[in-house]
Amino acid sequence: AQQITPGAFHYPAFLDAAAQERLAQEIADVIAAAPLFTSRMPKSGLPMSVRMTNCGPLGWMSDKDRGYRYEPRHPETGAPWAPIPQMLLDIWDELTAYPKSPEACLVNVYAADAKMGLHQDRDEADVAAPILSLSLGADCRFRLGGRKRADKTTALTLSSGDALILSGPARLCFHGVDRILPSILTPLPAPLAGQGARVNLTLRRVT
Ligand code: MD3
Ligand code: FE
Repeated sequence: AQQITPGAFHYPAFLDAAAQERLAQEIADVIAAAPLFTSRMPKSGLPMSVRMTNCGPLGWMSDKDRGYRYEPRHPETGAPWAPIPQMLLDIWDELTAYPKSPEACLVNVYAADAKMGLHQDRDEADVAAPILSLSLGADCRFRLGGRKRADKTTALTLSSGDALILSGPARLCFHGVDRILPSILTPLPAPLAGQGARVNLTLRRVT
């Protein structure tokens, strides 16, 4: 792994092409059980450009009136989220060695023009636990800063099959996705074809 900043570890090409295809099928099944939805910014109600869904006991969402939060059910269907696929639980154990299972797996789906502004992940009561991120499909320009919004940032490319661990001092660092890079060479694996240009999964402890 390559340390980006203290506590942030990048594993380029952690998943080979066959593993990416298996993961894409698992995520296609998650989307079939829990359709992609659009979260909205608290107070303004402006839609986020990333569409999302979840698996696991808890899922992340946001809307105008109730803001950022974790919920046990899909905001539109009311159904409980599907379980986190065993393949992802195994990767969590391998890369984090954290003694508890993840409670949430947020699936972010980026269209070619989607992005995610600089933010901190602070909606989890347990910020001592690491976050594991896995990327599929198009490359993106990812930005990792410090604990204050004004801190200097480091840009890196996240590619299909890459893993990223955010732990310890990196857990509360500001981060965002500046843009999706042209995806001619790395379309989403076949099971996710047509869903967008890039998919990112984040596995988290919440409580
Ligand atoms: C650094 N997702 O869902 S993943 C998010 O590519 C999110 O969809 C981005 O930021 C994406 O909240 C980035 C990498 C990542 C995830 C969580 C972090 C980086 C992080 C938490 C703290 C610091
Ligand atoms: Fe985030």
